[in-house]
Amino acid sequence: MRIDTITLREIHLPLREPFRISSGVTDMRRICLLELVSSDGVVEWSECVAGEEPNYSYETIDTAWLAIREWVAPRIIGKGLKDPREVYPLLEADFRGHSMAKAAVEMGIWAVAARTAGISLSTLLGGVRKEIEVGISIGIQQNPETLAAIVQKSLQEGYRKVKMKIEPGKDIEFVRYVRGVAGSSPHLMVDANNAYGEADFETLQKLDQFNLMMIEQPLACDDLVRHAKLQKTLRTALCLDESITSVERAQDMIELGSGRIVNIKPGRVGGFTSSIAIHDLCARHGMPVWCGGMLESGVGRAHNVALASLPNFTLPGDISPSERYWERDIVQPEWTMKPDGTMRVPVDKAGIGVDVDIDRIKNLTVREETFRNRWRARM
Ligand code: OSB
Ligand code: MG
Repeated sequence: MRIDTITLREIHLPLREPFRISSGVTDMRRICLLELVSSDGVVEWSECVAGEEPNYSYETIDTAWLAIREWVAPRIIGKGLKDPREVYPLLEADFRGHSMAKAAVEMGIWAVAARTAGISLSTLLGGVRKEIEVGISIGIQQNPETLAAIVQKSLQEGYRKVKMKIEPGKDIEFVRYVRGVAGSSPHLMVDANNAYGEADFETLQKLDQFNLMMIEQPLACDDLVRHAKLQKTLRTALCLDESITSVERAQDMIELGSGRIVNIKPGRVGGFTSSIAIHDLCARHGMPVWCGGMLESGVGRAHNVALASLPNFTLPGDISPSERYWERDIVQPEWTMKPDGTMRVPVDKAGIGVDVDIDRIKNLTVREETFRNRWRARM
């Protein structure tokens, strides 16, 4: 297999509702799509999940675009590859950071490999599920009443996990109110996106009374030590998101006891090879994982669905149906949730399993750049 061209496109897709987390708000997604073409003429798609602002990670769509153009694409294009597993070490050698930029290309190559082999991305990754459990992530709301109404509606729609974003001042009383309305549902959790510090341990300990599935990333992204201190004082499991950027960080988390659950976002960890390594490590330690989300379009969602079909993804992911995010998605069929709160994995289709609406993408494109095999380009 050889990749001959990679085309980057930036499309603008408005969210149906603004999404607020402790570190910022998004209403219009600037989504970076990748179209990869192999020397066999096989075409597949991937998505770079970097955000608009450097609030979730230091990467943004603009830094990722630069990294792909200057360093990622030149390492990959025109290179003979026997296996997509070769890509991760190739991109890690003497090349620090920029995981989302690297992951976008790495995951695109996995998709090309699956389509070339005539199998689904799920099958190539080692997936075993034909359907996955669906969760929803709810942004920070003005008041507890509004939050409780959305939570209640989500539970009625069948979501198997309902995650509420929290921040200092919008935490204990919000969750208490939701518990009052939603009753003892086992499907509730919170995500703080790094908003707390050691001075807030007492507040976080108060969350213990609400029987949450887990508390996601309360402390700073590089703070495994204090997460371990906090976990020792809690009954509720801590789940790490921002902190886990590689299999080594997952190992550190396990050794230090910084949490009991891992949220795997393939973009955050440099792609599928690294995601599988973290998945396998956690499985060996009896630690459940689930697939996080980054407000992806239907293309990035296809990659997340495939990953979430692996055996140790035993908790519902932040992989909601297309209509939760967009008026209209850019793939056919759109991603849907059944009334029982599950989503079908397209195991019977080669590649990512959905068709990309190229006309619509072209209409939405505000920037486009193609990188090619320089040697072929000269011929
Ligand atoms: O922390 O999981 C997070 C979205 C953007 C940045 C960070 C996070 C999120 C979400 C959204 O929670 C999950 C989704 O895509 O539905
Ligand atoms: Mg999170």
